[in-house]
Amino acid sequence: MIKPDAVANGHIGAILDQIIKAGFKINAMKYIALTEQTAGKFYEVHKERPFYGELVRFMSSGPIVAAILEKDNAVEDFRKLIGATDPSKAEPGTIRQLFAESIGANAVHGSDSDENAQIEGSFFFSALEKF
Ligand code: 3AN
Repeated sequence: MIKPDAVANGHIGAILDQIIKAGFKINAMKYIALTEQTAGKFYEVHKERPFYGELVRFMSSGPIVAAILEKDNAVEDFRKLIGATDPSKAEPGTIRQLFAESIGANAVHGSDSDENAQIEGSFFFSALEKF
């Protein structure tokens, strides 16, 4: 996902460019706004964490870009491309170091396992929307 901060700051094109240049194929993509309810469901695994309310409010504060990406070793390679959750700790040249504002408004989300990538992909896309 490209998060509301990066969309509002005009970084959709630059982020997609980095993703494509890093060798990812886009299998599905949409530009949508989450409600507090849908954002809450997407981040349900973090329900007990202290930042859950803030995360849900932020993720429903404006439109996002959701995408399914394909590549060998995609989960690990994408996490390397985006950098650490906290942009002040992200490696130079990573998407979060370049475009994120804070640990909450951190420009992008990437799935943390193949299993979660399947679940999260199905959250946003029907079979007809995946290529
Ligand atoms: P990542 O997205 O790098 O896998 P997670 O899974 O630890 O990071 O956290 C999920 C999301 O929750 C992050 N993308 C971030 O936006 C938000 N988050 C994590 N830690 C904090 C925090 N301390 N304060 C506010 N938001 C946070």
